[in-house]
Amino acid sequence: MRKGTIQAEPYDFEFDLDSTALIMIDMQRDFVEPGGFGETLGNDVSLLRSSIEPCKDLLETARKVGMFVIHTREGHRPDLSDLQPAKRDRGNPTLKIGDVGPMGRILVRGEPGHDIIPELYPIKGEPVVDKPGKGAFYETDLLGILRNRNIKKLIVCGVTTEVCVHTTVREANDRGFDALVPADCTASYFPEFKRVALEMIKAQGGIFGWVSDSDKVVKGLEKASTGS
Ligand code: TIU
Repeated sequence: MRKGTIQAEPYDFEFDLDSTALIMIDMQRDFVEPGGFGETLGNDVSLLRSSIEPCKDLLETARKVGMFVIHTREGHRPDLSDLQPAKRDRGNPTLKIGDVGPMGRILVRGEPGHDIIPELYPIKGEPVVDKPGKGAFYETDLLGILRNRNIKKLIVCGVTTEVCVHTTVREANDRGFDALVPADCTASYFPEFKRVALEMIKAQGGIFGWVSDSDKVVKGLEKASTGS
């Protein structure tokens, strides 16, 4: 047992380092860099970059203290057989999923744009979960991976706050996990949506989970690892 506490809202988040995982949601070039899926939807992708440094700090700390780390990527098989027509046809993007853009085919596995950004690249021992939807539990092996490692609590980072992060936190909540989101480790193309999405998570006594900041999480993890 390596128990600890993270100062959070609506109240402190108690955890054990050995049954807590850090999940980095979709920190892919397709969302964060120009020329990818995010930009085809009409977004200013530079708005997501503020989350990179705090995510890096937290990732480095998680690795140092030996916490389990998982990465996810949103995307589809090259033959697009797992792409629902509803998702393919939604909206009026400049390029559709599977079309060729400056970073390869949009949101397709194996293409440069689908890859995780270099700053947060996974290392050996960190599973990468490929997901076809917004939630990380939907049609993936994430639940099995967490159960096999006896994981009970999640620290959820990544992009975008109100889409894939929120969906994953809600899915985690319904599966019995406690989830904490460090506010500066997530970002949205709509800053107002980020603010309200975080409010929703911690409202009503933590209806979906907890909200904190990377410096408080780093402090909590380091303290738990040294037992001080
Ligand atoms: N469009 C948008 O804000 N997000 C997504 O489509 N996926 C994720 O959030 N990863």
